[in-house]
Amino acid sequence: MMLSQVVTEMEWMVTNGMGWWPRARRVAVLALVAVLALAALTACGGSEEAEASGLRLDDPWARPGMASPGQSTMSHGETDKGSDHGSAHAGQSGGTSAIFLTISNPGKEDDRLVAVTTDVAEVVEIHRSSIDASGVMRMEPIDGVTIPAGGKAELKPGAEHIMLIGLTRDLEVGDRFSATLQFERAGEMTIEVEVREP
Ligand SMILES: [Cu+2]
Repeated sequence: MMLSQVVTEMEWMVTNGMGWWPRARRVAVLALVAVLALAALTACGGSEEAEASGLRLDDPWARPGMASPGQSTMSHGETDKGSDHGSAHAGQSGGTSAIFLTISNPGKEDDRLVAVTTDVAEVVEIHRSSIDASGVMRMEPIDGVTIPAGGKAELKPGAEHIMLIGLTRDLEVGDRFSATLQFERAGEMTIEVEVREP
């Protein structure tokens, strides 16, 4: 008798389901579930590193370059007009290249790119290119690039760039390699760099 009573209770619950819940409340709960699911999807959408640090790193790419620079000038027939690679670093054993990307900082505090490491080059420096009084493009090492709060830093040809000196392997169009950027606030962020022509 006790058992049959329990069974009857369970049958009632199964049959009626959430029937005892006011309809408005059910709708509210369903809406909440939908919102939570959407939030979870959105959170997974962006780069995980970007979520963690607040910085956004967009479109990292690098110029092609050869580990043996003697071949590179011949085989590519490039005209190096004092751009961000080439003769400026003559004397290094390997060739050179440069990484470019846009770094956005939606946060409320400035951040600063202070160092970069990658295994495709013996030396990595942060450089700035500029045109001097006589119209010649020059570049010099700088100790970092500030990414202003609410703003961005564009590392691009003719401006700041990440200089790769002494390439340890050829970088050909379509290749990919990783580089780790060190920021004062955000810490380390690793990017995948695509090799392509400017
Ligand atoms: Cu440079």
